[in-house]
Order: sequence, then C-alpha cells, then structure tokens
Amino acid sequence: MSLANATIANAAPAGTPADVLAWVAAVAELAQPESIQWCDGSEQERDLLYRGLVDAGTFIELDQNLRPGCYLARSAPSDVARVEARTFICSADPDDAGPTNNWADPEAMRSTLARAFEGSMRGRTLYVVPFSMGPLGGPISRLGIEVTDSPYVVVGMRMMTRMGDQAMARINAGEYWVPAVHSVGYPLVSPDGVPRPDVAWPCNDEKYIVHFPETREIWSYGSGYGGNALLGKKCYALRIASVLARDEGWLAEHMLILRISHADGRVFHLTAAFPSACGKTNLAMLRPTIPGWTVETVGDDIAWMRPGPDGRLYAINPEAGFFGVAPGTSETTNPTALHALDHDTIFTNVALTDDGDVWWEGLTETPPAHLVDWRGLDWTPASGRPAAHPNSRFTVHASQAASISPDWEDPDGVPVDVILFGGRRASNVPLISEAYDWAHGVFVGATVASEQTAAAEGTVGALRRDPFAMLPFCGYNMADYWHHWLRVGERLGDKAPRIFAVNWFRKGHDGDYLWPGFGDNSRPIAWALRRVAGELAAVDAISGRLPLPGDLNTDGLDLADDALAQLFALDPAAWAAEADLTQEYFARFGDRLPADLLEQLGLLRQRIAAATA
Ligand code: GTP
Ligand code: SPV
Ligand code: MN
Repeated sequence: MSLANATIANAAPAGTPADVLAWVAAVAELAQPESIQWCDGSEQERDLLYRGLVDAGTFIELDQNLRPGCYLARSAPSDVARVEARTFICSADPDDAGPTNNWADPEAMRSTLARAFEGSMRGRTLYVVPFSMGPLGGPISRLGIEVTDSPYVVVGMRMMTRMGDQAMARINAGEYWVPAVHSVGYPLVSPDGVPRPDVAWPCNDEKYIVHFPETREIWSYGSGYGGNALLGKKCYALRIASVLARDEGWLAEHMLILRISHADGRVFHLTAAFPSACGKTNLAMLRPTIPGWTVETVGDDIAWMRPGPDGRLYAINPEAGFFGVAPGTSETTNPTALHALDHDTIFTNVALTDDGDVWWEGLTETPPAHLVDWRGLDWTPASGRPAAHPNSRFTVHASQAASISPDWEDPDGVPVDVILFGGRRASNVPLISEAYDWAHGVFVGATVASEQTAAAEGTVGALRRDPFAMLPFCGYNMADYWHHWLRVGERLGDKAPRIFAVNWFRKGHDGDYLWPGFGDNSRPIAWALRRVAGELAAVDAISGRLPLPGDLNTDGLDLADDALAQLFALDPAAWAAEADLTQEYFARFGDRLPADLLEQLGLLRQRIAAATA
C-alpha cells in the first residue's frame, strides 16, 4: 500500500510547505511507490543516482579516460522522441486549445490519468525534484516541482534546470511553483503483489503528455524520453509558460539566444525560432567565418522574454543545460558543442565504439569498422541502417560550452535586437529577408513551414506548418498566441526587435544544399545586423526586404555560379500558391484569427501581383 502521510512528512526536509506535502502525498497514494526521496541537488546525491543507473543497466559507463564522467543510455525502440499525437492541452473550452492542439476534456482526462497512474510506481522510488527555470530568484524565473519514478529523469533535470535545495528554499518561502507528475508506467509489482524484474529502459506503450493550462499542472505517463519526461523543458517552459506569458504580458518561445559582437565594439543580441532539429543549437554556438565577429551562447532552445524598464525586450534562457541532437555534430559543423561533450555528458541512443567511446552519423567522415548501435546490436558500415538513432541526443550542462556568455545567467536577461524565424525549406524561402514591420514579422512567424525532422514521431521530410516553431509547444489557441505577439509589438513600439526570415536549407536543381550553412550563417546575420545599425539599404521584394547585390559578404566562399541567384530567387507563381495555402491555413482559426494577419496576407498578394505584372 501507499506510504502513510506521516512517513512523507517525516522524510521531507524541514520547512516543506503543507501544499507540497499534500500534493506529494496524493501522488504517492495514487501511484503507490515503495519509497520517496526528496532531492537536494547535491553531488553526493548525483553520485548515488549515477551508480544506481549503472547497476540497473540504464547507464553504460563510457571509457573514463576518453570521456570522464560520461554515460550512454539506450532507450526502448518505442520511446525515442516526443509523441505529439499523445500530447494534450486540457482547457475547459476546446477553443482555448485551438485547432493545432490535441484537446481533451479535463475531467475525462483526470479520470484517464487516475487509472493510468494507479499503482504505476509500485516497487519504485518516487523522487521529488524541485527546480527553477531561469536563474534562482530572477525576476523572470519560475519554480516547479517534478515528481518522477525515473532516476534518469532526475539526473537529466539536474543538468537541464537549477535543481535542488535552493529551488526548494524559495518554494518553502512561499513562491509560486508549478506541479509536474511523471511516471514511466512500468510498476515492478503487480496489483496482487507479484514482483517482476526491472528493465534497462522502463516505459509503457500507452503514453499521455498532459497539460491543464487553467490550473497550470503537468501530468506525463509512459515515456522516459526528453521533452516527454524532463517536464521543466517543453511542458513547463513552453506549454504552461506560454499561458502564463499570455496572461502576464511576456513571451515564452522555442528560441535560441546569442550575443554577437564585433571587434569595433558593437554588441547585438539575437533570438531565433527554428523548428525542432533545424539548427538552433548549431546557431547558438556559431563560429563566424567572417572576420571581426564573435558569438557567445546564451541559450539553445528556449527563450523567456519580457519588456524591461527601458522599454526594450529582454531574454533569459530558462534552462541550465543543452539537450542537443547528436547526429551531424562534428568538428566542422559545431566544434563548440563537440568539445562540450568531452566530459560529464549523458548520451542517449548514440552508438558505442569498441574502445568505450561514442559515435554518430556525421561525427567522422568514415565510420568505425565496428560499433554497437543504439539498440545494442552489432553494427558495421555494411549494416545499411543508422548506428545512432536520428534523434539521439546529448545532455550537458550549459557551462561546458566554451562559447557560453559570461552573462548567460544574468537574471534580468539580455536586450534583444533581432529575431529570426526559419525552417527547412528546399524551395521558395530566400536565404534571408527582412520583415517590413512588426506585424509583417508576426505574419512571417505565423506562416513558417518546415520539413519534418526525427525530433517527433511523423513522416520525416513532410512539409508542415510550424508557426513560430511552436506548433507542438503552444499551450493555447495559436490564433490567440498571434494576437498576443501583435500586442507585445504594440507595447514595444519603436524599441521592438527587428524581424528577419532565414533559410539555410534551400536546395538547387541537383538536390544539394545551395548554402554551406553553419559558420557561414554569420554572413546573412552580419547583413541583418548592419541593417539594424542603419548601414545598408535593401530591396523591397515579395517575401520582405532583400540584400542589395554585393551587400551579403561572400568573400572566400566557394559558391556555384548561380547559387546566390537561386538562394534569393522569388517565383511569383510559387508565392501565389503559398498565399493560397496560407489562406486555407488561416481559415482553420475562424474568427479568432487576428485581422492584422489577414491584412498582411492581402499585402503579400499585392506584392506578388506587382512582381507578376
Ligand atoms: P531541437 O533541440 O530539436 O529543438 O533542435 P535544434 O533546432 O537545436 O537543432 P540542432 O541545432 O541540433 O540541428 C539539428 C540538425 O540540423 C543537425 O543535424 C545539424 O547538422 C543540422 N544543421 C544545423 N545547422 C545547419 C545549417 O546551417 N545547414 C545545414 N545544412 N544543416 C544544419
Ligand atoms: C525538440 O524536439 O524541440 C527538443 C527536444 O528540443 S525535446 O526536449 O525532446 O522536446
Ligand atoms: Mn527544441
């Protein structure tokens, strides 16, 4: 049976508030764990957790000379990415979730969850994990508590958030916190008391990733992977936080944050929203290939932004670590990330080399002759399947990136000069263009489409709308979210950041990428910064303002003859087709669609007509 409330109270650190005790007791009564551990975030606690994970077979210790403090986890093949079809927004009114979210009736979902969680932690430890999203005590930061039966999740939260005593102390002092309940759904004791052995990656085929936006609660069942299970990340810092942000006048976004400065003393801050696995981590750690510019990383996945006392928009990174895509990370694409992984890193679903190191597609040009793949099977280059799962990831503390900004933990954030929107687009969308104004920028963000990646279940490569890269992450009606962006822009007025659309993924007639990408993305960014500084004119075009010939620095680039022309080509017929699709897309939102966006569609059609004439 469940632990008595008295046991819970006794085990809790002194000063734990009654509401926390009551909530933990209620979860324990439902899920019936064997024991409860209140996590303090100490190194001793971490060492015990890591040892337990190795003993349980969840962690494989990598060669400690090659990769000190590094471990490899292999998930169940059924649990490798976010499960968008099993992600629910349970608002009282379905229209408040909107047409892009899975809505479920809150009361019905509560009964479903009660059934799923009943006894789900039998034979396991329930860990109580207090955390802060954002620097402890910062004015933009927020607290939460995740209860979970997964020690893998606890060590992940320890890396990705400010976890432990200091967060708990603020909760004890009465600060607001969000409750988040997680179970892998693999009890070790049956309802009639029969024990069963654990497995290396416990999970359940039935999965629920549930958000109650009105009561700001998170319940996650059946998965131990990434954003499904590290509830501070997508569930809190995006889905619940987007609702808090709407109500309180700020923004919770799927954006990287970087500082870019020039040797001449100019300093800019930029945020960028790209869909999952479309290059945020890479851009956040950019090594410019053009002279004079330096990039510092502030965040690689999520930005919380609010207007500051001077009327400008300030951004913090609510996270403390990177949960980054491993495949494609190499000495040439992202040396900064690669070196951050030299020590104290958790790898999930990458391949294991014969000398106890890790490998993934793209790490080296020539793969090793033999590997153990992400499923634990022998692999050779002739195997004909990837050795690392395409959504394999590393979990590492942000401080390990050499590019980390000295101000990455500034609780007040950094002032944002530029916002980029982008996705993977083989055609139509130019390398860079500048939005005409804030409302046009919101239109550009709202109409982002991108080819799907392995970061979520679905058809890789299929083009889908991913407005603001928030399609899977907006906790309320997307049309209301666009309204909110328009309102924030009005408030910022002429202090609003300038908005640009980018596309590193345009392909030529031969199907190859036209743009080298990675460090060379500094070139279009430098153009954007020089626009902001008022140094350059631009050409008005269909999708926005484009660089004048010669203004994009291409010194030393080995581009095909007509690559630049193809990168900036705007075909009016193709854009007319895009406009028709946008009109259909907008129609899904009915009368919740902001009139400003319809007006922007009209202006786009006018520009297309002018270009056709
Ligand atoms: P999430 O963590 O899922 O939100 O993704 P992310 O946006 O941080 O993605 P990430 O930076 O990890 O990039 C994912 C993939 O995009 C990697 O395989 C990269 O190699 C590839 N990529 C990143 N930047 C570029 C680029 O400029 N050009 C090309 N061709 N590929 C890129
Ligand atoms: C994403 O899919 O956008 C991620 C990875 O950043 S996860 O945390 O699993 O959502
Ligand atoms: Mn992400």
